[in-house]
Amino acid sequence: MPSHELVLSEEVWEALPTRRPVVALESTIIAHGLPRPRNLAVAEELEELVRAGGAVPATVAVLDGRAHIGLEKSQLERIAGDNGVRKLGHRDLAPALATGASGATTVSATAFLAARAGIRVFATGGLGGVHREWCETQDESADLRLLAQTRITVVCAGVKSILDVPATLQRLETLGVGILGYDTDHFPGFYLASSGQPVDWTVRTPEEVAAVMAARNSLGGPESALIVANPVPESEQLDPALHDRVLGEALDECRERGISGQAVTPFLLDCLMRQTEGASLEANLAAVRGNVRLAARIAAAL
Ligand code: PSU
Ligand code: MN
Repeated sequence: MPSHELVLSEEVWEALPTRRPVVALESTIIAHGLPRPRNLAVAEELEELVRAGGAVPATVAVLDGRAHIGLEKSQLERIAGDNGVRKLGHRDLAPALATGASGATTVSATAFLAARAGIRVFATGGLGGVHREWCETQDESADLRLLAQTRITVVCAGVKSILDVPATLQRLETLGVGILGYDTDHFPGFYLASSGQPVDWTVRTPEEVAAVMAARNSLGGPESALIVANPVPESEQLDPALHDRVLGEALDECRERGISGQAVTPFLLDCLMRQTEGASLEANLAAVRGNVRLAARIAAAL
């Protein structure tokens, strides 16, 4: 039997036993969520933001059938530029390892692998969730169920606004996934500072997040994720009227072209980017940067 151990980058390998702060980063946003060649520059920038915040970055991906926690420069370049890089959710990990495939990890696969490695904080853009056409397609991201079973803190700007946000929040409640609004009493709207939905709990400092994590650990109980919902600053959000108009168009196009399964999310993100002439991309990046900075501060506060 071949063994499928996690491959840690040198800096992650040094940081974890000494309890230095580490922040996991997902790679699907790099490989399938952002246009080239900007995606590579962003991947490098996000790692720098983690370092500037006093933590070690651990970008997660699968390369040639090996699960990596932390990538070297050339490995990051492969994820950003290689056409053979697949999109791997949690359920795809075993076939990818067994067949020697390479792929970028979604929130579900990243959270799983990062928690396995002993990493407690993970930053991303927006989570997957319940799609608006759920009644016809039953499309609900595997992110939700995996987060219900994995103890990790995920810093995000809410769930992607291409989704049915109230339905996603309801599912997260049912699944027992905790949500803290960071300096807001509204759930963020990914490209928008607010989705219009309220959150039950608000924290205002990284230390408060760390205290909630400590309380969860002392309670024990089911392993589940804690979502820190951190809005994009209003000054950097997408114009809400533009957002609502182009989202309707993107959803129509997705339906007309019969896009389904794993392709739906990258298709909608790309559609929005084209139809807003790049404005959605800037809002997306502003949200991710803010999340990565906050994740580093939370990791440092633990
Ligand atoms: N957020 C972004 N860009 C992305 C994603 C999230 O800003 O590309 C990715 C994440 O990796 C998330 C995935 O886990 O989309 C969800 O895909 P699906 O809906 O197929 O589960
Ligand atoms: Mn899906």
